[in-house]
Amino acid sequence: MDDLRQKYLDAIANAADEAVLEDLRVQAVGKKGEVSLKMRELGKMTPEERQVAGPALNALKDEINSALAAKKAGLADAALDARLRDEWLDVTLPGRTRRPGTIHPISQVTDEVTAIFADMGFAVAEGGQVENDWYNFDALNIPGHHPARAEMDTFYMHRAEGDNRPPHVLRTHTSPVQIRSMELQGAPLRVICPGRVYRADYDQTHTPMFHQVEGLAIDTDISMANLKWVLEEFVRSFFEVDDVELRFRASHFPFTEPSAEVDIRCSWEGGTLKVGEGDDWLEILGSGMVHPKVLQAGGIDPEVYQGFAFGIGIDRIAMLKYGIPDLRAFFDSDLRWLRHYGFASLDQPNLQAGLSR
Ligand code: 2U9
Repeated sequence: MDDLRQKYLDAIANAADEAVLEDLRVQAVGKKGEVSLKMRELGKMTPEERQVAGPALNALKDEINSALAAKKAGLADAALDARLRDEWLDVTLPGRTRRPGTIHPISQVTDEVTAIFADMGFAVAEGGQVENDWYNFDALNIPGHHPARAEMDTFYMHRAEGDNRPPHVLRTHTSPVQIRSMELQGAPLRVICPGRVYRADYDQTHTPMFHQVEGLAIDTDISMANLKWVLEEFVRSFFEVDDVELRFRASHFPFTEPSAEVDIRCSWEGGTLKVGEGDDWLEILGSGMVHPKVLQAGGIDPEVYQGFAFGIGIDRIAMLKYGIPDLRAFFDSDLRWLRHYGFASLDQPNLQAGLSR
């Protein structure tokens, strides 16, 4: 028994890997292993011999099993140490400079628009992308039967069976954020609300998710004249040209009265857009004076306050400014496209240094 013990304890100590250990386990304490065969011989012994040999064989079996388990743990520790030695990583190293990531044109344009309006005293407000229909529709003077609800191709959230509460929606515009800003801050108020919006529409010029920035200014002496100046200032800064001419066309939105769509004078020489010159007009945004019912819904007295509002499609003005021909490519995550149209990550748009360098 001493020979057996020595033989297996030495072999276990010298085992190079788990496969060798498993072979040793089978040879020693497996069903037909040497120790197990010795145990079968107990039956042929006298009771006195068995009383000595039985516990000794059990102790030997335990000793070999413990040695196997200890060696197995030791091999696993050594393997982990080897991996930690070979696969180390210095997380304090700076990023790779050869292939830096780029800022997506939509992020760039959102930052540019934000910088321009921040300079004119507008704060930025954000809100959730899932809204209840009061904030998305009713508060904006779009009641339940209004055709604008159907026109907007709204995405409705799933409701549990038997739940008869009004459904939640993916916001179809960022206007609910302005309603919430009115409720939270009251008047006077100057905010812009950039963000994702959703409409069930997909073709060459529409994607089911797109980006808007809407603006709202409320005070006791706000008129269309203020709206016109703010938008002229915006277009001049955004397109980085000294002279722009805007054309206000009468329009209709439920949330503004009067309402106007705004075009800019431009030319399309050789397929590239030139803003501020030429004989063409390009529609770039919608606007108007906030409807009294909308002020009321936001808790603001329309007898005392008025406001102007506007809405701009970020994706559209990004395409126009940076000559991006295909809207759908914005959302393809194609690295080659991102490298081509993306912006350097450390060039933050800023009115003093220039919006896009
Ligand atoms: C409140 C009051 C009024 C926001 C407005 C538009 C006109 C508009 C479009 C531009 C391009 C949507 O992304 S687009 O297709 N928007 O024409 N938006 S006035 O009016 C508001 C918003 C909130 C409380």
